[in-house]
Amino acid sequence: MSVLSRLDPAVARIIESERGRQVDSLEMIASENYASAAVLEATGSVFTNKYAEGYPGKRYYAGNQFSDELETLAIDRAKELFGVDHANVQPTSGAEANMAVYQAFVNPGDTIMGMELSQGGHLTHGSPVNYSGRLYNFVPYTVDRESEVIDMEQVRRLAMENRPRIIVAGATAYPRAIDFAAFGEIARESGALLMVDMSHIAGLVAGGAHATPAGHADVITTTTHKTLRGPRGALALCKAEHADALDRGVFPGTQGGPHLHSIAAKAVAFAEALKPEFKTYARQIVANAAALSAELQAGGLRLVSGGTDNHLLLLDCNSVGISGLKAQNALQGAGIITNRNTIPYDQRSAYVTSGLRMGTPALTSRGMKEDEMRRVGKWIVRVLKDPDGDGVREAVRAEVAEFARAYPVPGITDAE
Ligand code: DSN
Repeated sequence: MSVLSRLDPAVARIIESERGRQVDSLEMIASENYASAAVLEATGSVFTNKYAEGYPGKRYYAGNQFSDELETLAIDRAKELFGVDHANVQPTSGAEANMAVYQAFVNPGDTIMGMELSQGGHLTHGSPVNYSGRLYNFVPYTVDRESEVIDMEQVRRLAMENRPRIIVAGATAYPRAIDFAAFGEIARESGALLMVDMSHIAGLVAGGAHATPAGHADVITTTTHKTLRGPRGALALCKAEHADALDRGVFPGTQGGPHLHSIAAKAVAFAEALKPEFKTYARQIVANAAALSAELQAGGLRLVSGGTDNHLLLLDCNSVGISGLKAQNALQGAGIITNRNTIPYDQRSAYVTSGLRMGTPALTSRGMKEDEMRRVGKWIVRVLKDPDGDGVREAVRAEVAEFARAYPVPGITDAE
């Protein structure tokens, strides 16, 4: 019996239920993944107990000799992994990493450009309901109505007209490769800094399965728990000339004490991503998304932009005459976990939506390949074509549970 189940059976029971859910269902939320046992162990380590405001060699608290060693190791590994001059491993989330960059390089009221949230951007890229949209003058860019691919001509035109201080490239629901070189050119032409938020694709970049923003971007932010398979948390990277400003933007600009237990786990994840097998993993994520995409299209479903170049796809649920909300709930009933999402130029609200976002990182972490994706795709088509059919949902649910249990879950049913 674990200490937790003895001392707090209520919490232990809930955690055990979640463990069972993660094993029995197909996790297809594009931003989720399974961290390794080593990452989980580091996350639950004694570094939870320590405060360490400041940076290695310059702390505001005593007792930080091992914190310094840990943070320096994490920084060195991050720099090596992404080929950058400088890394700050302290951001506790993607939202805070982005806030730190804005704090470091612009003033409230300044103009920034970012991708429109309803077309695939992120809350912190200027949504009016977020601090970013309230504090800064965000000018949104969009995708082309026909191709549903980012309209780079529009980005250039808006940049020249508005002369933003920062252009943000990066997305949370965009299935196509992002041309960081083109963004870099536009940023230079218009006198802006280029900030790339590569949260969704960081693991693909680390594994060479998406072009890197390094060399094009002035600053790069990313979460560490998506395709990168690390702990919940984030990272900010930059060219040497921006290092001091970025560090001040993180601490004391937007954060207090760093979460050293997460930094320990980030260091572990960076080492894992530096291994040659991570390249194979990253390529498999993309191959799996392509196989899934082909299967769904063969089943008559429409995908935004006609397919995918990365780890995710965005299904237009209008092609089966239902909303994203209905599609999400029908699939959940069948043990397939996705999230509804707006599609470009959506006619439904952000709560109901017309789209469904799904990704392959977590299934790929369980060792699934193209054949398995085709099987999963068939289940998805079956459920979405009969979303009210209890019989179909229950039959698929049983098949999914049996299928899912056959694939080890890193950190849960697989020791590593
Ligand atoms: N919640 C994340 C996602 O699902 O993409 C973004 O912050």
